[in-house]
Amino acid sequence: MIKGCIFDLDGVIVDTAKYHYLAWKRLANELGFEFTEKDNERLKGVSRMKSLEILLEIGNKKFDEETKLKLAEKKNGWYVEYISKMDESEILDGVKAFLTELREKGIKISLGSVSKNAMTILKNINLLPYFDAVIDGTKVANAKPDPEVFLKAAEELKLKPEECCVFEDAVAGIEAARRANMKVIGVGSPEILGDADKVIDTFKGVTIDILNF
Ligand code: G16
Ligand code: MG
Repeated sequence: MIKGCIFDLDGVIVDTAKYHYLAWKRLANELGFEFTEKDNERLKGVSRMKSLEILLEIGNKKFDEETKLKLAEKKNGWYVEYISKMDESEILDGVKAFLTELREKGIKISLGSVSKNAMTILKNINLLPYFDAVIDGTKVANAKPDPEVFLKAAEELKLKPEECCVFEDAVAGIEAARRANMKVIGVGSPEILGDADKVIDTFKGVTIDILNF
C-alpha cells in the first residue's frame, strides 16, 4: 500500500524548464552558438554541471574546470532572476487539488528534485506547507538516475521504498525511481515515459485512486 508520494519539481509541479532554457540559451549565445528547444530536452532532470557539459558539447567548446564553474554560476544567476518572479499562478493544473487530497487522506508528501533552487521555488509558489519533507540538490551528492534523492525522501518520511510512489517527467527520474524500488507515475507522454507503471498527461482530475496498483 502506498503511504507516501514523492514529487519531482521541474516538469511536474511547475514548468521551470522554460526558465532553464532561457538561461542556457543566453549563455550559449554569449559563447557564440545557438541552443534550440530540442537541445534543451537533453537537459531535463540532469544536474547543473552535467547540463553545462551537454551544452558545451553541442557548441563544440572546451574550457578548464574553473571557467566551467564560472559559466554555470553565470547561468544560475540568470535563472535565479527569472524564478524570483514566479508565483502561485505557475503551479501546473490539478497539482494543488491533488496535494490537498493526499494531505486530507494522510498520505505523506516529499519533494525529490536535484535542483539547488527548489526551496526558493516552493516558497515563491506558496506550496511549502504541503510538504512533510523536501529533498533537493543541496541534500544529495548524486543526480538522477541515481536513486539517492528518492531514497533520502523515503527515509525522511520514515517509510519503506516500496510504500512510496514517485511522480516524474524525466526518463532519468523514472530510472531513479525504479532503482529505488518504488512505484513511479510518469507525467508527460507515454512514448517518452514508457518505463513508468502509469503515465498521466497532467494532474487535472487525478485523484488518490491513481495510487491503487
Ligand atoms: C531540475 C531540472 C534540470 C536542472 C536541475 C538542476 O531537476 O530538471 O534541468 O538542471 O534541476 O537545477 P539547478 O541548476 O537549479 O540546481 P528536477 O529534479 O527538479 O527535475
Ligand atoms: Mg523534472
